[in-house]
Amino acid sequence: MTDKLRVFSGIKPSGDPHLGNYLGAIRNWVADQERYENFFCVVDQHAITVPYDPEELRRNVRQLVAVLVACGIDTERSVLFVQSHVPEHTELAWLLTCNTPLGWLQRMTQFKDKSVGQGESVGTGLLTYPALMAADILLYQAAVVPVGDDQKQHVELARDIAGRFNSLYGETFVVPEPVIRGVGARVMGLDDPTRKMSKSVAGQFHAVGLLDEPKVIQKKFSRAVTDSQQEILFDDNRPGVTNLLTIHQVLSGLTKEELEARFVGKGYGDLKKELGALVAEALAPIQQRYAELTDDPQVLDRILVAGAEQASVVAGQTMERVRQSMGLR
Ligand code: ATP
Ligand code: LTN
Repeated sequence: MTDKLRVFSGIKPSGDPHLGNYLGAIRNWVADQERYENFFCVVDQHAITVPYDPEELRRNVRQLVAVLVACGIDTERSVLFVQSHVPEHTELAWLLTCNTPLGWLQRMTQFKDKSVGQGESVGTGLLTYPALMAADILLYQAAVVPVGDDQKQHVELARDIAGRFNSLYGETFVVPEPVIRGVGARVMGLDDPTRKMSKSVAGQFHAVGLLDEPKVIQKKFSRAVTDSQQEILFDDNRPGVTNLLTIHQVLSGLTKEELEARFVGKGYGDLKKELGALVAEALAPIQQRYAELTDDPQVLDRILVAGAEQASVVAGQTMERVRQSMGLR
């Protein structure tokens, strides 16, 4: 037993992990590992809410687990596992779905965005997926959920679901809090700085992959969309340059003022070149560890088996209580 607060967070194996995932989520998980008791989950059942290729999913899951370890998730201090290896996630998701009003799900902005133009043929899973996400969190009685800005609404829904469940069936779940770090919580696409950087957006110059080679990283930044003005300043009305400066800020640790001063009299070309080098340098040790880890597939297999075992213990305990509370035992 430990008196540390418990953390849960998840990441979808829906494509190549990118700089937004790192700055908005993974980096903070790694930094706070000592402070909390941690559960980190590769949420494969969330990646199947949109059309996908099974072979690619299998590859993406292993790639993502290796990337997380390479980024610094330490399996001695954190439980790292794959969602579908712990069947309690889907069991609890169903029980929570039955306790979630339709209106709560229809209000979710991610559902509205991702279902656009699909009419009634949209997958039901895309609508009900926040109940699965609530199950992920509540199963581990997590108090803290560190996420990027886009997931705040879903964590708040998990809070509402937990509160409603507790009042209907008696105290069963810890009500979780979202934790969103200010700078880096919303990295924008390089090709369109009005859209969040995302794994599932097509376009060669949209996202910087955590496994991209330095040359590719430089090229992507050199193509980043900015504007026709000259000065390099943080400005909400100029999302392109603000996005580049924000990425710089997180990685360099410089303040806004120091950064603006640094680029006085310089052009976008200078900023992009410096940023490309800074990002490549930050990713180099991650890529090196990734290469070492994936050299021996058995290392990853062992991590996955151990993670599922540890997660199952806590998930099993919660499910016992939930089944009792709901009259299913
Ligand atoms: P998809 O494009 O398939 O929806 P994604 O990359 O947007 O995937 P996830 O992999 O599910 O999202 O997200 C994992 C974590 O990364 C979440 O905490 C999410 O908030 C965070 N995250 C995702 N995109 C960004 C971004 N552009 N900026 C900051 N954080 C992000
Ligand atoms: N829905 C999230 C991923 C996710 C998650 C979670 C995040 C699934 N389950 C539990 C935090 C906690 C997304 O789309 N980024």
